[in-house]
Amino acid sequence: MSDNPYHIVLLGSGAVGKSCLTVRFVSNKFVEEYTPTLEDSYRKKINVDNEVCIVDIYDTAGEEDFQSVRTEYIKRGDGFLCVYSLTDQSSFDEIKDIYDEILRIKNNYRVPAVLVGNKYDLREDRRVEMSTGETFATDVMGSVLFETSAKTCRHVTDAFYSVVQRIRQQRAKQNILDNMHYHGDNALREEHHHHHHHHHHSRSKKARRPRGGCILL
Ligand SMILES: Nc1nc2c(ncn2[C@@H]2O[C@H](COP(=O)(O)OP(=O)(O)OP(=O)(O)O)[C@@H](O)[C@H]2O)c(=O)[nH]1
Ligand SMILES: [Mg+2]
Repeated sequence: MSDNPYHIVLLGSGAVGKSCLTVRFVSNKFVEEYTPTLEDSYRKKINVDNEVCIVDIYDTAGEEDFQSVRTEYIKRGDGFLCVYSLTDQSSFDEIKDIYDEILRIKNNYRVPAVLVGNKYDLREDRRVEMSTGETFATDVMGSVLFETSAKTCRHVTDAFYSVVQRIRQQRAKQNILDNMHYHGDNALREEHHHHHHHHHHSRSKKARRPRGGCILL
């Protein structure tokens, strides 16, 4: 079983179905009434690819008035479900801003995230074509689109599991990078700073993260 809980954050406009997706995933129920979320979190133990892990799911507020804490959730998140409703064009338009904010805060070229077009059961009222969502997911996010329905369960588990898989891939890459930089930094210090006896850092795992530049593995 892997170390820490995975922090998974749902982001998206109001009423797109973030809470319903979460409740469907966590307790396999569906609620028809709409109650705007302030903030909610859930913990669940799941088995993805034969590996058990704990996920902490943060269901955030889409309503504008409550969005001030969004930055905090993004900081805390290891992986993201960016949710729009396929019956609501403006909710899709908002995804771009949300994704930009994730990239800005994470300072990262590829963040573990999937795109979710919810309310597939209402696809007769579709306003966002599947290909439009797919193009954004592929070209901008380097990820995939799941057209889900919290009402009928369609692809709900798949979307959450995919985020877990992406977090794991990211952690595996990060471990390799951390090791590379650890050795690289030591070599550099010996070469250039051998007179500076006070120059030792107590480097945390985080501090070893490479800044700027990117190495694709
Ligand atoms: N038909 C259908 N309705 C849905 C689906 N998901 C959510 N809804 C409905 O859409 C409304 C809003 O759902 P919520 O899950 O509360 O939306 P939210 O994104 O959490 O909204 P905020 O908390 O305000 O950000 C509710 O009336 C839900 O019943 C779905 O997949 N299909
Ligand atoms: Mg909600």
